[in-house]
Amino acid sequence: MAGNFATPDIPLLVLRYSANGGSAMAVVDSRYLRAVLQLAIQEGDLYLKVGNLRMGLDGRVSNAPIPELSEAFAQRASNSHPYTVIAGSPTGSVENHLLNYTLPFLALTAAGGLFVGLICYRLLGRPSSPRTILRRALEAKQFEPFLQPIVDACDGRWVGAEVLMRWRLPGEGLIRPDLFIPMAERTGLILPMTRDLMQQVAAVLAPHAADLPPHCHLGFNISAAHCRDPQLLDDCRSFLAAFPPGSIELWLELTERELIEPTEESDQLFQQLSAIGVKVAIDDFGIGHASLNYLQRFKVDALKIDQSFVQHIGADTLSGHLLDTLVELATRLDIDLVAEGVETKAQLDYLQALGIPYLQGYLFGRPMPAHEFMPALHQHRNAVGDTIDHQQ
Ligand code: G
Ligand code: G
Ligand code: MN
Repeated sequence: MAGNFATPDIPLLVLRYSANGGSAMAVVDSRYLRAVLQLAIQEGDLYLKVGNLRMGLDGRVSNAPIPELSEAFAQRASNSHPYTVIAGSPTGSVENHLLNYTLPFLALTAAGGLFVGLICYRLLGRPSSPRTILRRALEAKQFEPFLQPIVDACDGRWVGAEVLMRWRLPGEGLIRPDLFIPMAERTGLILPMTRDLMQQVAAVLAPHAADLPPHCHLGFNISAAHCRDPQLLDDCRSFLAAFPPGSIELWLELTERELIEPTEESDQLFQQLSAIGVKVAIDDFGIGHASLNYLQRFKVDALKIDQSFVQHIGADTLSGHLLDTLVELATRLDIDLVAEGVETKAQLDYLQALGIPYLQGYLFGRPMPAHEFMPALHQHRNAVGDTIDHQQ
């Protein structure tokens, strides 16, 4: 019944049992029934049907026909009492249910899959661009300075060193610069890489500044990109500032293989570099095409004669003539000369006789890790001292 006169809005389920001229009645409040119905189902509709009346989940009693429940329809009649329970969902509700409840779950699954995928991708080592590989190597401090001594041609004393970059790749050992410098130049990473190299050299050598040769030459190779980068000036300033004033000479080696385009910008940069005492050398000189004009425009302080000339000493007369001409040119322009790639005593004698003031090559020392430079310098000094003592 939809209610009685005491509680007209609250339906009641009444069970009457008659026997022996008397009857007993049990009344169940619909609020209780409703709670039971709601507990019995999570999705869809549920009706309790008694006679031609039915009560839905909303707790209302009506004799209107039950709406069509085409999906997941189920009907169960009680064996002991005259009531039926009817369950199901109206047409289209399954799709709605999927949309409402499964879609977020599907999205979550997709996101989880993507996340796991990304982790695998990282762990398996994703294919990276050269720039990423170099940048990671730089962050991991894998680029190291190696120092090769530069000596005074007259007495073989060490006057400084050229800094050569090496890539210490875990599992691969040392990688030669020819293999990665071109990539570093193309990606622009050569700028931070050189900066890092300068900082490392300063950190290793500055504590021994008093022990270095006087006005110790320290040469860094720079690329065309550096000449368009005003930060080079700051990098050089910081490098010089790490040492007591006047204790070192900073050299920048510009290779003749890739001549840089002189512009107003580069002119200004080189003037400023010169003003703070930085020297400029043309590297691998003789195999490119630097003109006199070029040498003057960059206020070049030294030429590093390409190894090929030194290697041909004695083998062909042309190299000898070219070396003569270079010495003459350097004297006229008041430019220093460094001969590179000196490997034999014969080459040393020849270059000495020509009057080339500075030499570099395996004969005097191979490129060595920066931290080995000071011990090697001491050893060299002891050896030279011994020879002088011996001669006296
Ligand atoms: O170091 P090695 O002995 O392999 O030198 C090979 C070449 O790599 C040389 O031509 C040298 O000028 C170049 N190189 C070495 N270190 C540097 C560097 O720090 N910067 C640039 N731009 N070139 C370098
Ligand atoms: O910057 P530059 O291109 O000048 O680099 C010097 C290169 O020459 C480096 O690769 C260095 O290892 C190499 N080198 C230095 N001394 C000698 C030498 O005596 N013989 C040979 N073959 N190579 C040398
Ligand atoms: Mn060089």
